[in-house]
Amino acid sequence: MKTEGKTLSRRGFLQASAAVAATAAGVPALKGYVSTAHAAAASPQAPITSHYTVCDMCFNRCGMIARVQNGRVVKLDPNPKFLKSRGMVCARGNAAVEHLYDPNRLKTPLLRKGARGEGKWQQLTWEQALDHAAEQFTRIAEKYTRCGVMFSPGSDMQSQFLIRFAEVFGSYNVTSHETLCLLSKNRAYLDTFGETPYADVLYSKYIIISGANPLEAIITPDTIDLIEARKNGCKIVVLDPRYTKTAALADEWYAIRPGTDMAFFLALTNVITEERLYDPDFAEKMLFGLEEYSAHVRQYTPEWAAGECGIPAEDIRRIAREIAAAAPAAMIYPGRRSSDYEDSTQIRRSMAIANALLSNWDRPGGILAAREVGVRAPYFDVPWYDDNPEDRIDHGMAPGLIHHEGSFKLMRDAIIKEEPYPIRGWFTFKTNFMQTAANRNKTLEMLKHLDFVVNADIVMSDTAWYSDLVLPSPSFLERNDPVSALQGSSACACAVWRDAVVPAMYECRDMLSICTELSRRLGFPESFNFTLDEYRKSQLESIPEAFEAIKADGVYYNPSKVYGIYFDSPLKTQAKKIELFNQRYAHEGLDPMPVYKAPRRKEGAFRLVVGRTAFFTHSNTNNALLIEFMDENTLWMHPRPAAGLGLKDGEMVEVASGVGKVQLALRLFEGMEEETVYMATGFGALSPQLPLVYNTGASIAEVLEDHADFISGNMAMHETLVTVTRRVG
Ligand SMILES: Nc1nc2c(c(=O)[nH]1)N[C@H]1C(S)=C(S)[C@@H](COP(=O)(O)OP(=O)(O)OC[C@H]3O[C@@H](n4cnc5c(=O)[nH]c(N)nc54)[C@H](O)[C@@H]3O)O[C@H]1N2
Ligand SMILES: Nc1nc2c(c(=O)[nH]1)N[C@H]1C(S)=C(S)[C@@H](COP(=O)(O)OP(=O)(O)OC[C@H]3O[C@@H](n4cnc5c(=O)[nH]c(N)nc54)[C@H](O)[C@@H]3O)O[C@H]1N2
Ligand code: SF4
Ligand SMILES: [Mo]
Repeated sequence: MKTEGKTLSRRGFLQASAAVAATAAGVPALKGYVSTAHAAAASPQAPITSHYTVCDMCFNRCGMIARVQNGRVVKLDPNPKFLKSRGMVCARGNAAVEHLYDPNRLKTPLLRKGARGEGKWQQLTWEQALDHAAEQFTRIAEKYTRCGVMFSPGSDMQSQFLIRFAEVFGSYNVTSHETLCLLSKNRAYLDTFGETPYADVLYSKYIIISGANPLEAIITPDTIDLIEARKNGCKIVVLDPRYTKTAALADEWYAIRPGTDMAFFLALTNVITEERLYDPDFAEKMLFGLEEYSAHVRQYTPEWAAGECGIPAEDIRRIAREIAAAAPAAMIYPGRRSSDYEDSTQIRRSMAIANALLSNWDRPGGILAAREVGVRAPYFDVPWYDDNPEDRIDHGMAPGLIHHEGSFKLMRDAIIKEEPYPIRGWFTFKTNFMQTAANRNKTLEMLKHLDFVVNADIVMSDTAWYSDLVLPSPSFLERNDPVSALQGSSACACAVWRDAVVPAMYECRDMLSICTELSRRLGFPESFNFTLDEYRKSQLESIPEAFEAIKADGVYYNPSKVYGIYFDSPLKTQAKKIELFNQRYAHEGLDPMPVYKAPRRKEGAFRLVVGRTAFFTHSNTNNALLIEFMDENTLWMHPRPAAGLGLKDGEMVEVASGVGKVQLALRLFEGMEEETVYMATGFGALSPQLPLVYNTGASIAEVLEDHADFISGNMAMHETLVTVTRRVG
């Protein structure tokens, strides 16, 4: 690496150490927990070396330069050559130093001794741990077939190794966090455009953001580009039942009634089709089913929609005319997490169809398909096992399952029922479903049907706490990772890898090493018969120039075509065009065009919605630096319904749903739609080894009911109606 070993200039060094000292001074010991992150500043004489890396505090993978002194990481700066993140590192990225030096890191393999959740562990050597895991996998495979083990790889550059392992081992039952995240949106765009979408935010002139909050739920480069686009005169309209940071940036915010977005978009497209505000040439060439769709949305007038979603008809009509005038450099932001409603695929399809009518597909300021990066997925042989069942355990349980992901929600139900066949083992890596899958009690119930759960994490997450074998992983700053292709708007089609910034601490081992060792024990060593360097070479076979670029700049950009990729080639849909009318849906008895169904309501109940804060990623809350921004979660509610219930700001309330109840403090906030309540994720942990969030605040996973999107099987997390009462006692 070009920068490695390079000593900073005296001026740069003084700046770096001043910043370090300032941060260290600002970090008091919290709840008996001493932050160790910045202790390395102790020896000011030692040189600082710089190393490219890629942040892993969330899936965005922003480019970083790690500053190392005395063998310890003392600071993380943005990589200015990294276009995707526009030379930015967010608060969480900065706090990765604490993630690395967290005193609660797992240090050795641990085998459960007492009952699950009792916290009695025996330290094992890696030899013992791997032997034990191999024995358990063999036992389960012999008795229940190889599909008797479920695999859950998290969002990680090494997850491809666990997937390869699962496939060669012979299990079809792989499912990930994606089935709690973006599957409905992906399904909707695949079934409309034949591609998953990227948003060309920077060049857009008009953006409607609905069901997303990119100023807190950071997506690079979209978050940064929104601010830039706004400065360049782009109009931003936000629909969200909460007044979010994105709402604060917007020109207009509507506190939409939760679950009614489709009404808004059907009415928006009613205006666009009735008034013929679309581009007829684009429509002729690219759209399939425009006539049927125009007839279909005639019933969905703005006046009708206003009664459903609470947004005045004249605003819907005006917004439709304005956005159509700004098209094609205009968009309905596709968003990301769409694990919200049972009808989410159809809700997102109503948004995708609105995009189609703006003729923004494959054009500047519009919706883009993935660009060519050139990173190859190395080939491997997948053996056939005669005794395996026909298919995944959740096969056929939802008409639009994405086959390689399935649905965790449906798999968990099937495991509990033990139908169509039993699953007895679970290998989870870098996921914490105990906190991130709705209905924690059901996850606990599922565990009763599993006799071997192995979890690889860097800390004792709630999921690790309930596992049988816990494997300590190196953090992203301590390991070498394969090449990863990144996408994001028109900004980049890039490739990156990671080299360890500091050596792996304790006895941590990465997923490649675990899969290599297990494959030897299980009799398929040839599947992991490569070094990481060889693997990278095979990934970059078609773009060898990427090697030097990554070494020199920390990133390689493929100068592939950005716009107009599809102007002269057919789309990957059945009609080869953008399907407003989906033929496959019609064939399978699904609504070929989105049909509005009003969300359930119950007198006296609130709808509980999920949403992020800018300073935490999901359940990764036990970070001494980040917890300073928010050390407990609260229940957000509008003051009017609170007054009706006689509840006051700050008092303790009980939130109860059909599956659980929790207690936490009430926070009154006028920026809430009145039927909606909200609480942040990642609190009320069950693992005492997450001391900052153990028994602190409340776990939303405890109260969220586990519904599923009818089409994709994605978890539907906004279908929970809760009652809120004063805590007694
Ligand atoms: N209530 C609620 N539920 C949600 C969401 C929500 O906002 N609220 N969001 C949904 C969405 S969009 C998603 S994508 C999913 C995410 O679901 P998960 O993937 O389960 O999310 P995380 O909480 O990020 O869990 C990551 C785990 O990996 C561990 N980890 C971190 N770094 C490393 C590492 O380098 N190696 C290893 N081995 N482990 C590591 C962390 O300690 C943590 O336990 O959650 C979904 N569920
Ligand atoms: N800081 C931070 N950034 C992250 C993450 C993180 O955990 N922390 N996670 C990353 C991941 S994995 C993902 S998937 C993305 C998620 O990115 P987003 O999908 O943008 O994230 P959410 O915070 O879930 O935003 C959903 C918003 O929808 C609103 N909402 C709820 N119900 C309705 C409704 O019925 N209609 C409308 N119109 N709005 C509704 C919620 O109030 C919330 O503000 O963020 C990514 N970036
Ligand atoms: S958005 Fe923040 S946490 Fe996520 S990868 Fe980028 S710097 Fe890291
Ligand atoms: Mo996500």
